[in-house]
Amino acid sequence: MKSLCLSHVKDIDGISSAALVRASTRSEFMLVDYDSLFDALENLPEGLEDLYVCDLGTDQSRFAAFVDILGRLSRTIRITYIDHHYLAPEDRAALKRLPIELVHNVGDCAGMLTYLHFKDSLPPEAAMVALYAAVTDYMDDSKKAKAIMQTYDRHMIMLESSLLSYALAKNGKDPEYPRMLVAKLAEMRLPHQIPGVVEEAIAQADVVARLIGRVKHEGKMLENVAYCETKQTSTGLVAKLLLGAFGAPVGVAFKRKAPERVEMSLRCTSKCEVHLGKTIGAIAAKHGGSGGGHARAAGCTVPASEMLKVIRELDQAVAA
Ligand SMILES: [Mn+2]
Repeated sequence: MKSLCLSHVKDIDGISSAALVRASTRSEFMLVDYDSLFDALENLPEGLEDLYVCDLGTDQSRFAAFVDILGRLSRTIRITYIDHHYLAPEDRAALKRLPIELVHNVGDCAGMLTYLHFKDSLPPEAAMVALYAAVTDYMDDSKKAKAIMQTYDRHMIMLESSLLSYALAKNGKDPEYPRMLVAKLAEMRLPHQIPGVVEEAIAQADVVARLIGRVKHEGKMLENVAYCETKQTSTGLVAKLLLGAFGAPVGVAFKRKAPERVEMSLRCTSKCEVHLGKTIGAIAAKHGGSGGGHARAAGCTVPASEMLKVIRELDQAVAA
């Protein structure tokens, strides 16, 4: 293998990025998660000449190790790193010092950055693949994405993007499914023409519709926080549905993880005035757990015995 793309397996941004790299370079591709990224980098195939890393990053604690590996690999491999996750200025500077091609911009999704980087060697339809990434990553509001969107039927792009994201949600556990999507998108197939995608997306819409009812029935409401236990793969989705089911400013979905740990996803509306990631990070740490995230989407892991205390404390913190 001469050329390989490592991209994010979890969402359409990563899948679109891999498809665009493949369409342009004919690279092989491997879809990984933040956790399996290091493993993949340590075990690259022999004789690799080009490596593309898309929509993948690492948290602050492992950033030095990440820069280290890239530096070591760059002695023998040409590396292009395309990402849009926030980087602290010193981390960005450390990446810039490496002899790699760094394509980094927080203003666009990875799929759009990949598209712009390879534009000259891509067919015109590749712009649609970039838009699927932008729509599903909530980054279609950027200047570049808007300009491209204007040249397509917006409803068509929304439909194709939603089909992709729902079909992936239905089949995300099967590692072959995202691989199949990358291969078909790289051939510039429209999502609705990829066998099974429409059916899988509709099946997922049924799952979500049933979940809406269930969350209402099984969830509990405190003053500000609605919470619910779930066995769903996407705890984030359940947290989001709680917001609507209870008109709550904050939704918390939790899942039991053996042994004795509970994993929580948190989502909030604009009525919540605290930074969710920072707030839950501080509360979880006090209760023997850890957590963090964005202003309106966050997560944590805490001991099962502390779960209700954490949720009640969050309820108080949101009220303050
Ligand atoms: Mn992304």
